[in-house]
Amino acid sequence: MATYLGFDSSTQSLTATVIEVTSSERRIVFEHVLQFDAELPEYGTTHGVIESDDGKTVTAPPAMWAAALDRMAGILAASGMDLSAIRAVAGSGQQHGSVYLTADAGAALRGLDAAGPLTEQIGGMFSRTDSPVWLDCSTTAECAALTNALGGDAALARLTGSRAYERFTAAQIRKFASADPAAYTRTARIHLVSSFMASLLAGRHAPLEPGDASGMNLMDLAARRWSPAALDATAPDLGRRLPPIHESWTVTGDIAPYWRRKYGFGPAIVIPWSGDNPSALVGLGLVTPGALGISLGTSDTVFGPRAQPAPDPGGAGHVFGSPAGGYMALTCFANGSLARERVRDAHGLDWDGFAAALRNTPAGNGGAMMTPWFVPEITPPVAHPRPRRHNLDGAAPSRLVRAIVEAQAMAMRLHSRWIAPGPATIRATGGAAANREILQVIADVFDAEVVRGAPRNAASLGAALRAYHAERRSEGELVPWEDVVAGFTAPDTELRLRPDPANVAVYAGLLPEYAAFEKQAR
Ligand code: XUL
Repeated sequence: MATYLGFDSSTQSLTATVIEVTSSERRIVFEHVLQFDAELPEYGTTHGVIESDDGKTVTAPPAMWAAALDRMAGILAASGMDLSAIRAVAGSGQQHGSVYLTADAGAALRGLDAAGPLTEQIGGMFSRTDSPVWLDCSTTAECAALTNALGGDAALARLTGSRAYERFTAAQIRKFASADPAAYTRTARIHLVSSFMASLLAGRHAPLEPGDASGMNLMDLAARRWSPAALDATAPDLGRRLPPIHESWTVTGDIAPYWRRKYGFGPAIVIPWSGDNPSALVGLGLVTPGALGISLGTSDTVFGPRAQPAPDPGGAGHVFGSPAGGYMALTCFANGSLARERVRDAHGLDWDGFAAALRNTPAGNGGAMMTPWFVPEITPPVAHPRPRRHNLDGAAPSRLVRAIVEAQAMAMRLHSRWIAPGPATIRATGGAAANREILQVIADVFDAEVVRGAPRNAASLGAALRAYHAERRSEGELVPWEDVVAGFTAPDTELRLRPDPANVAVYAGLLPEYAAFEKQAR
């Protein structure tokens, strides 16, 4: 039996997915989610992060992600599954977050000892014990400096796929290097969440791959290598502190003895981890240009594959490398489930009550509107968040629920036209994709059929599929991507929402009104 393991280290949880691939069988044999707040409370996170009082600085302890990986390996071993049959391991991480290690890290990674817990052995390798994550928006000044040095927004987007963004790693590194130069000097390697986790598995510094490296404002997107100009504009001697960029399917090495001795893994190979969005692209089976995916998670993202690295003409979106080769386009909304949960909790609802509110209110909400900004928004940029309301004075909770979901869906439509102007079908994933009422609003706003990707976590499935593809490739077998995903990414036929023509007409009229409302509210 051949099995492949994929992880997804996201904002709030670590997921593991194991797939089995034989000539007659293709199935998911294991899937488990470990929530950071509930299962590792000693790290003191809320929704997986630590927010500082300035309302802008958001970090997470990288040791918590390592502890979760160790805990998950124990859960896998206890599940009774034969871990020695796993041939390859890949993963994905929340994008943009960075991990800062000293020169001792290489030896610490090589020397991991199965006799002790992982976290006790890695404590000394950090030159900075917290990691800035994608929710951080404290680096506006650094973004301005980078933009200036690199010839303006459009030039930076042409070079790296995105204009400067607060959460992107270049701005974060620049801030760290000037705020704490001594700690920067002690830093010998800066990893992303993805390459840090892969390093733990491989017992050596792992490389980056173009999918996640393109979320840094540091990679020359077309050349798929570090841009000397972007490195120079960011921090002194940065090039030697970054991992090399390898193709997404190269083999990093064998899984470290720590995992073999402690949990019973066999000689599995480790494949570079990618970002969660690039990995979800594969896990949703979006391997041919023209397709569109929506991930409804802590952040909401809209994305699709593309052949060329041309950036978003509107300036709001990103172009990343795709781990399946070529590129992907993405627009990210910070107010995803965080905003839905705020409205749900403010009115004492559970998710069933939230869904009922959508069922009991009409499309268009009788002319009421709200902007969905509870935390600083990425698309469109909103630094000082406050939901703005229109025609909602004294409104019942159900109308507020509809207002937030409609606003999110209309913002997604307005800001994703550059990715796929009129998609016929959209693949949805993420926790909120379980909610058919939310998917119906999206179907009506986009005038497109929405189907849910069968497994909840497309990113960790994507990682397992990448592990399969890379392992076959390492054995000389080039499996086409359509065949890699076949049998795993067929949509859930139970959750297939067709647009309702009457509602489509309502939203066609509302979209320009919402665009004007959004502009005025900013
Ligand atoms: C994408 C982004 C988020 C994170 C969190 O640019 O910032 O989607 O990847 O998962």
